[in-house]
Amino acid sequence: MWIAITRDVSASLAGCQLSFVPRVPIDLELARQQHAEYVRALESRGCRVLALPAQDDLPDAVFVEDVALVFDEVAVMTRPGAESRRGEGASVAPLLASLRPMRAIEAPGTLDGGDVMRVGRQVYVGRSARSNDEGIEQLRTLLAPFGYRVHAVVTHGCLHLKSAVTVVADDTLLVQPAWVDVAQFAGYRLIEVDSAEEHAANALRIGDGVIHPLCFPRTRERLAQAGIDVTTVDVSELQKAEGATTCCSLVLRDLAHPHGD
Ligand code: CIR
Repeated sequence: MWIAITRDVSASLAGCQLSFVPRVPIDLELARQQHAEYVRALESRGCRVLALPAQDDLPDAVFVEDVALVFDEVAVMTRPGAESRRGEGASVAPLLASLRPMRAIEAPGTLDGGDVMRVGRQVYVGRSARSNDEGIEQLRTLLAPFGYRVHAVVTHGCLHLKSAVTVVADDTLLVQPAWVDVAQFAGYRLIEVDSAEEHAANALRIGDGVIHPLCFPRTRERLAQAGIDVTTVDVSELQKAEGATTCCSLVLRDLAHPHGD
C-alpha cells in the first residue's frame, strides 16, 4: 500500500549541515545500524522500501525527504536551501518519474521537503532559512490545479516546519509550541510534546501509526494516550546530524497496489 524511498547513510555524514544543534562526533557505523533499523520499521508499518545506494560525496543525502515532495497526483523536485544539498535530487528524480508525473522548483526559489506538511488538501510550508517566498509561491502555482491550498507558516528556533509540527493521525498534529505559532492550526486536534523533550514533534505517519524516536518516552506516552500506535526507533546518530524520522524517507501511496494487493 505504501512505498518508502530511502538512501543509505553517506560515509561523509560527519560533514553534514547543522543549524540549530551543536556539532558532536557521529558514530558512522552506529548511524548505519540505526538507519537499517529505521528501514525495518518502515517495512513493519507496511512500506515497500526502495533503497538508493549511499552517495558518499553528499553528507546529507540520507535525508531524502528534503529533495522531493510526493502527492498522489504529482511529484515535485525541490531546490534545497543549502547549496551543498542541491546535487542530492539527481538520483531520486528518475525513480520518482517512474511513479508520478514530475514538476520542479526552479531558481531563485528554494524549498526543503522538511518544510512541507500536507493535511488532506491543505499544504503548510515553513518559511524557514531553507525555504523562501519564491519557492513557496512556485509550489502554490504547481499544486493549485490539483486542488491543494498552500499556506506559508513562519517557524523560529528550528530547522524545518516538520521539526515543529507533524501529522500523526487524521486532523491530529503533534506540535512543539516553542517553534511555531499553534494558533494557525486551531482547527486540528493538537498534541503537544512534553516540555522536557524539545525535539519530539517530528513523527513519521504511515497509515494508522507513526514512527517516532526512542529517546522521547514522555511524548510517546501522550501519543499512546491519544490512541496513536507508535513504533520507536533509536536514531541518536541521525539526530546529531539534525535529522529524525520524517527526513530519512519519502513515503508515497503505491498507486499500482492501493490496497496492498
Ligand atoms: C540539514 O541540515 O540539511 C541536514 N543536516 C538535516 C536535514 C534534516 N531534514 C529533515 O528533517 N527534513
